[in-house]
Formats: sequence, structure tokens, C-alpha cells
Amino acid sequence: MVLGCNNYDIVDLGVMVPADKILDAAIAEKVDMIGLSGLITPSLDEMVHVAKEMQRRGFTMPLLIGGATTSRTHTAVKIEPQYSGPVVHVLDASRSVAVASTLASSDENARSNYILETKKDYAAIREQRLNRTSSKKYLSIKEARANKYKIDWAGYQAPRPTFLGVKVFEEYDLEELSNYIDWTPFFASWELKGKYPDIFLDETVGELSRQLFNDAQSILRRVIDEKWLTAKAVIGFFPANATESDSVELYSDEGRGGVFSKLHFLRQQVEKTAGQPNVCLSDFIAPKQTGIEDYIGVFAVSTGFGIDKWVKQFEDNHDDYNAILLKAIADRLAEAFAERMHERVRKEFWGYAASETLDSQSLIEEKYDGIRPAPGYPACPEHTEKRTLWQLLDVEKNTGIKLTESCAMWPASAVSGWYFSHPESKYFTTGQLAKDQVEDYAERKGMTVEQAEKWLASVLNYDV
Ligand code: B12
Repeated sequence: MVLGCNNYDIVDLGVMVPADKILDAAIAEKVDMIGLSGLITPSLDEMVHVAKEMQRRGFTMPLLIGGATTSRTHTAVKIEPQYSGPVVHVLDASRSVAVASTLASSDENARSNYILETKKDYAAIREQRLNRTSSKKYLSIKEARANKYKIDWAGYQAPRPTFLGVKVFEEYDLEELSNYIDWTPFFASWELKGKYPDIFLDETVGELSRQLFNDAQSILRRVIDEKWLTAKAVIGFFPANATESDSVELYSDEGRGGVFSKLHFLRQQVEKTAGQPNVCLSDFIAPKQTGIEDYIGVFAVSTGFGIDKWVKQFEDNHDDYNAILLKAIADRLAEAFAERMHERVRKEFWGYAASETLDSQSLIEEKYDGIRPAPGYPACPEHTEKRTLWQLLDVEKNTGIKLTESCAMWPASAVSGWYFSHPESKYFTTGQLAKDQVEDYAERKGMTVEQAEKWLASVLNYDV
């Protein structure tokens, strides 16, 4: 995104834009400052790259940083040192107008004071970071594996999916998906805090929420009736067993002779209180030596096909409100699609919970057996595992969903991940990882340690 400051005209370059294009547009449009927004951790590296490029090309304009995975610390430690112009992390978009006004102010004193203060602030953060000491203790990866989450596999029979291989869904019914929308995060994306539907009763945001919800309903109706968006998905099931080194082997057939792919997971390494395991997702798949024939599921869904045309139409009419509303609805539909597909997997395609009857609130509260962790989420924070996922399901050919070099998905309203069926499988956070696990992971993935450290940057317990 490039911000212009003539009454805050915004030149929105959209998603996943390479550094060169951003900087060329900044020059062509004569903007006063550049703003970057990062959703997933790989975009943090892209931001560092943009800052370096701004420096290399002699830019001096301010660079604003925001988005779900960004932080003041990352901005201060990684981005700001790369660029001598002003760099400011803005946690909350509502503050961006004030920040932008100061940075573009004709009051030279106010402007330079603000820049100086921010620079001092970031220098202090870097200093603190250098001197930080952690009271946390980490186990070696060997010790952590010895303290894995123990499932009693004796007598366990893994449910067999109704098919093996992949299944493609071309144009999924949007009306059906709309019933699975969790509206609470929709309000959160507009910075309206509260749970749906209680939020309507809230004294401060109740009325605004109701208005927003009504507007969203009207657009959603048109999206469904006029087929503004197309929903596509691909799912697959594969015979699988866990190895002793936190990976999961996938076999080409039920003879389980040939390993044709491997998933690589990460284990909690921080020392736990007695009796608490150091969990890894591979703990929820039957280990190879048990002889149990287990399976894993894989999925990719998107509801963003067709959105660009409508967003552009709204933007051309200077109707940013509806453009943003539509994007938020597409995101909600993508989550709803992941939810609905997971339900069908449990009840139909894997079929281990055929008689499950849960209302939408119970689905939101995940009161079902099995999980669907997505690469990038806290239980599996490393994004390149999506590349394996793309190969397994031939995602691009089967659906058109693309994976960028930095492992973001296009269209943006997309979710991809794994299905685990074991009733004890659960979500958790790997927490920070020590160097021995990073080295082990690099070896398992066929990466250099430097590459592994780059992809795991947000979860390392040490600085590189
Ligand atoms: C909504 C959401 C989605 C939606 C929409 C994504 C999209 N198109 O934007 C969907 C369902 C599609 C999605 C998908 C995925 N998501 Co998601 N998602 C979220 C969620 C729940 C909210 C993000 C959000 O929109 N917040 C509302 C906005 C308004 O807030 P915000 O982004 O923080 O921005 C505010 C400020 O930062 C600031 N700001 C933002 N940008 C800028 C820029 C400037 C210049 C300025 C000044 C200010 C500013 O203003 C905003 C308002 O105050 C977060 C969790 C969370 N609670 O943050 C996870 C989260 C971002 N997702 C995550 C992940 C991993 C994914 C997936 C990779 C999962 C997967 N494997 O499928 C995919 C990636 C999609 C892709 N295209 O590649 C992780 C990222 C973690 C990581 N380590 O990378 C998060 C943090 C969840 C988690 N706890 O793990 N996701």
C-alpha cells in the first residue's frame, strides 16, 4: 500500500506487491509516505527488503509499518536499521492519520521532534533487546522428544477415510457457506470489540455494529445471488505414520511401502512443569513402529475468486467502505468454508464422526474430535510446509489458488492446512525453539540452517 498525503489520498497497490513495484509507484504517484501491512510472518522479511531497497534507491520519505504480525520490536530491530528515513510502527490504523499528519506536517519542529523521538525509542528497544535475559529454560530436542505427548496406541484403530487421494470442489454453494460464518472476527476486523450477537446490545458500539452488520448482509446477499465470488477447494487423504524425529511419512498406497512425501513438524522445547508434555503435531499420528495404519488429511479452500473486479468497481466509485466490506466478507466466507469442509470431512469424507450434531456455536467452540491446523498457526509456525501441501493436492492446478515465493496464498481469502482425526489431537503453541531443533529441522527439510532460521525467525529463542 502506498499512502499519499494530499488530504490522505491513498494509492492502494493491493496485496503481495513486490518491492520494486511499490517504489516505482511511490515515485510515479509522487506520494509523501509509504505504508506496508503484513498479515503473516514471511511478510516481515519482505518489509525488511523494502526498507533496504528504499535506502539503496535513495528514498527519504517516511515508511509506516502495520498489520497483524508486525511489532514495534521487529520494526525497531529489523526494519529501522535498514533505512535512514523515518520508520514508524503503527499498531492501530486509527492512529495512522495522526502519525501521517505529523510526518507530513509543515511545522518542521513538530515533524523533526517526532522523528527524533521515534528514532530514540527504537534505539532503546534495540538496546533492551541486546541486554535481554530469559528466565525460561529449554530442553534439548532429544529431551523434548522423550517428553512427547503420549497417546495410548494399544488397541487403537485409526478411522479409514472413505477415499484416498484428492477430491476437488469447483463452485461451492455460497449460500451453504454463509450459514457457517463466525461474525465475531468480522467485527474485530472493524475494531469493534464484542461477541456476536451480544455486540448489538453494547452501549458504545451496539448501534454501529448493527448498521455494519446490516450493510454486510446486503452485500452478502448480492454476493450469493449475483455470484460475485466463486468458492473452490481441494481436499485429500493419505496413509500416514509418524517418525521418531517429529515428521510424518505419507505413503503412496495402503501397502505403505514407498514414502512419497514427508511433513515436518516442530516440538515445544521450553521446560514444562512435571507431568506436562512437550507437544508436537506428529504426536497425534500413530508412530510407524506401532504398525497402526493411520491417515492424515490435507485441504486448501478459497472464496476470493472474482473479488478483484468488484473491489475495483467500488474503488473506482470512491466507495472504500464497500470495497473493505466485501473483502471482509470474502475472508469470513473463507473461514466458513474451512469450517464447513472440516465438518463434512468428519461426518462424510473421513466419516469418523458420522453422527455428530453440533450447532454453529459449538462448531466455533471446536467441540468436535480432530483439528485442522494451518501452516503459520502457532502449532506449526513454519510457512514453507505449504509448498508440500501444494504438491500433495496439486492445489494450483486443481483450484487456481497460487502460492507466492514467500508462501502467501492468492486469492488472499484462502485457508490451507492439515486434518488430524485422533480424539486427543489439540491446538497448542510451539513457543520458542532452540538452535539444536532448528539445526535438526534444517536437516529434515533439506535447508541450510540460515534458511531455516529465516523461516523460523519469529519463533527462535536466540538472535541471529
Ligand atoms: C482475518 C484473518 C485471516 C483471514 C483474512 C486474511 C486477509 N486477507 O487479510 C483469512 C481467513 C483469509 C486468513 C488466512 C490466513 N491466515 Co490469518 N488471520 C486472521 C486474523 C484472525 C485477523 C487479522 C485481521 O484481519 N485483523 C483485523 C485487522 C484490521 O487488524 P490488523 O491486521 O492487525 O491491522 C490493524 C493494525 O495492525 C493496523 N495496520 C494494519 N496494516 C497496517 C498498515 C499500515 C501502513 C498502518 C499504518 C497500520 C496498519 O491497522 C489495523 C487496524 O487497527 C489473524 C489473527 C489476529 N487476531 O490478528 C490471523 C493471522 C494473521 N493469520 C495467520 C495465518 C497463519 C494465516 C494463514 C497463513 C493460515 C493458512 N495456512 O491458511 C492464511 C494466510 C492467507 C493468505 N492469503 O496467505 C496468523 C499469522 C501468524 C504468522 N506467524 O504468520 C494469524 C496471526 C493467526 C495466528 N494466531 O496464528 N487469516
